[in-house]
Amino acid sequence: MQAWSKQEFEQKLREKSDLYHIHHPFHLMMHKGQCSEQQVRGWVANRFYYQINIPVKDAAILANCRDIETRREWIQRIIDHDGSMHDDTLGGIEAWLRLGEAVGLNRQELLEERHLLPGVRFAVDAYVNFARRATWQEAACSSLTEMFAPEIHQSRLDSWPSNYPWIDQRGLKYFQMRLSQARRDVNHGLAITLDHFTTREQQEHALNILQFKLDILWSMLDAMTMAYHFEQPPYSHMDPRPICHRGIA
Ligand code: AHQ
Repeated sequence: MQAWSKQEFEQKLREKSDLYHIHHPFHLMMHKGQCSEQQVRGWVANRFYYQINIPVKDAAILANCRDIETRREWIQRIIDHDGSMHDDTLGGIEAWLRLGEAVGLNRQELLEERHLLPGVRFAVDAYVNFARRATWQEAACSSLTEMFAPEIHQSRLDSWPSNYPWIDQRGLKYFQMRLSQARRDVNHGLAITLDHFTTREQQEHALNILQFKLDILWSMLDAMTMAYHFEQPPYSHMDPRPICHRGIA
């Protein structure tokens, strides 16, 4: 089959925006201000596990990449989340801990993963393990869900202050930071993807990789919906519920 031009290929990637988790019922509820404090706290606590695994995922990509120009640019993603030793730029993980405090969680319960749902753990671990064993170009392609991220970050900045006045707005700094960081990441990830996947078969494979990552984001919210919307966390028939066993990885 004829390969798509780079423009057509990019269009096919962007057309998957309909499957982005901005359309997930949990996010729609959150955007409309229909989330309780408990539901917002559950989302912030569980998304923290995603955030602390992004630098681990990106380090796995660096470990698989022997192209120095790519590494020189990709390493910025780790600094964006971990912060830098050499200046006091706020790192994304620290910003998320402050988001946690702004919604009434304390740092320790986030760091100890006290609220982490098994379904969220499995989805995030699937992403990290994929990045470890895939080629660095495949893993770069999987980060392209961020093509749709600026819209979701902006939607929180626009709606949370009026929908959730109980949240200290200083906690929203993370979303603000990601607006520019996501755009910069996407420029790099998209260039790698459009240049590397050139035959029609490779381009279809890239679309499947993006779908895999869209499914990861969607599945995280499915687990949170069961726990915080339907109040059916795992083992809810047991009381007291067993603590989610810490990962063995
Ligand atoms: O805060 C997010 C972030 O730092 C990243 C990195 C990137 C990746 O490497 O996969 N994806 C991503 C995303 C972040 N926030 C999500 C959100 O909804 O707040 C969106 C998510 C993404 O679209 O992949």
